[in-house]
Amino acid sequence: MDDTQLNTLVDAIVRELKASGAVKTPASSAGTPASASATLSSSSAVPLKPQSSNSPILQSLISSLSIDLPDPTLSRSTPRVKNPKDANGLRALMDSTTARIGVGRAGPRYSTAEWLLFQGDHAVTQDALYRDVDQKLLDEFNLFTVQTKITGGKQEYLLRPDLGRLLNDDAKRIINEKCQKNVNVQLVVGDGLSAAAIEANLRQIFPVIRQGAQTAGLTFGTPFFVKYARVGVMNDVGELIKPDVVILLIGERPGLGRAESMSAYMGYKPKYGDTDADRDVVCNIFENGGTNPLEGGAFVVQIAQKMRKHQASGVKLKLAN
Ligand code: B12
Repeated sequence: MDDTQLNTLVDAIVRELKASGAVKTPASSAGTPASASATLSSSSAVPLKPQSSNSPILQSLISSLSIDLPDPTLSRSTPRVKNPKDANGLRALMDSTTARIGVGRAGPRYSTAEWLLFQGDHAVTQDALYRDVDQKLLDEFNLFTVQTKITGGKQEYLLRPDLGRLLNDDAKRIINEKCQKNVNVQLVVGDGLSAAAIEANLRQIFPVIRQGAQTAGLTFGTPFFVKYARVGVMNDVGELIKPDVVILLIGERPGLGRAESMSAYMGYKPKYGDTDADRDVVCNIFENGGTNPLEGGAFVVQIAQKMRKHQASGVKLKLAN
């Protein structure tokens, strides 16, 4: 079938849909060819973004189409297995976990609804991973920004975790200039693998950690933000500031559909060569289902006190307890 035949076919289908009332002509599309101005009728329709194409008819058709499918995330917990042997059992199983079960299938494939949900969840993950933490949020807490040795954006950040563990020279100079040294607690915020996680939790957890430390009589250093951060960057921070305890709030790797989970990685007097065995982590910090950020903040301060008391963190702290 050539382009002309295809366009004739599209025209015919659109005309038929219009005649049946299934599609409407949007007011804004006046002047566009009748064949290319279809809008599926739905109150929750999602406008499509124009795609790059050389065909003006196709361009115009795409830019004026809307999707009328319901939001797939609203039926996340609907069992999609056809004729389950034990419907109540399946329901109970699905209620007991956030894992992707009971998804059903069409032949050997996922159902369309499940596939759309999967793609929507994947988009949430990509958004959280690839965008930057909102500057306004960092300003709210007077966090200045320094960067690791990543120079090639998020793509390089993903491919080179080793560079995300090292502060660049500017960062070292700025931290040396701005930060109070030899403090009891040094708080650092890093984007990690999810900007959404920092945005979802920082407003709640930051004041709790700061006030908690101060109430416990601990000196609280000058907090700052590290862009393109990995957990290991704590070692550089420890070497520069010489605090007793470093607390690094960082975005966790997003799960499908869940991007707001944050961790607090902690270490006692972190230094070059320290590994995860020298660190502790309070993970899954998020509201509604995870460790509530307010409680998480209080817990983090308790761990900092314990680290100072035993002069240890990680495996050594466990052995000291
Ligand atoms: C990815 C991951 C790993 C990867 C890390 C490799 C990598 N470069 O990404 C691997 C598979 C190696 C791993 C191993 C382990 N992990 Co792990 N891991 C995760 C996961 C899924 C994401 C972490 C993340 O997003 N980090 C943020 C990014 C920015 O950090 P990063 O610098 O890229 O990577 C560092 C951290 O991920 C860190 N890390 C990963 N796991 C752990 C666990 C502990 C206790 C510590 C201190 C550090 C640490 O190691 C990486 C290198 O420094 C989390 C789940 C979650 N909800 O957080 C579990 C999680 C953090 N891991 C956990 C555990 C228990 C472990 C292991 C101890 C399992 C085991 N029994 O062997 C080991 C030990 C870790 C170590 N490095 O020594 C638990 C921690 C529970 C807790 N509160 O103590 C979590 C929360 C999973 C869970 N729900 O049980 N892990």
